[in-house]
Amino acid sequence: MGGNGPTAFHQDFITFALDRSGGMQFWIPLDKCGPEQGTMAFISGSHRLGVLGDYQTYADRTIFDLWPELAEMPLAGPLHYEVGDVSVHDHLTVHGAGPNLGDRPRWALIASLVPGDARWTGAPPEAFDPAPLRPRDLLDEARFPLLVPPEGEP
Ligand SMILES: O=C(O)CCC(=O)C(=O)O
Repeated sequence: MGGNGPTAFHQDFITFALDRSGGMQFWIPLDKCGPEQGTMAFISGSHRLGVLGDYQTYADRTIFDLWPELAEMPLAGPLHYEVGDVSVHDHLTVHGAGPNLGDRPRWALIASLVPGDARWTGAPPEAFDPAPLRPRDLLDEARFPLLVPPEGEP
C-alpha cells in the first residue's frame, strides 16, 4: 500500500499570507501514530530565525541547503502520539515529516490560530480560501471566530 509522501521541512507562516506572525498550529491525532506513519519533527528554536522564505521557491534545494544553521539546531521528534495528545508549534517553527510507511492513513485534525488583528496581505494563501476578503481586510469572523473577544465585548 502506497503511503502519503513526505512533508518537506518548512514554516507554516508563509502559507497564510497574513501581515503578522504569532500564529500557532495545533496538530491533534485522531488515532495513535508515530514515526512509521510520518509524524512531524520540529527544529527547536528555529522560530527565532525569522521568516525563511516560501518553501515552494526552494526548487531542488531544501531549507537546510538555504539555512545550514538549521542542521546544528536540536530536532524534536518525529513524535509519538496517543489519542488525546496534541502538539503545538509556532508558525515560524521549521518542521517536516517522513512518508507514511504504515498500513493505514494518518488521521489528524489541524487547528490554526492566528492573531485576532491579523490582516490578509492580498498574496495567494495556501492555507485558506481568501474569498470574499479584499487585500488588507481582517479575517471574517464567520470563518475565523475570535477566541478572545476584544475588551468590553461579550
Ligand atoms: O502532517 C503533516 O505531514 C504536516 C502537517 C503540517 O505541516 C502542519 O500541521 O503544520
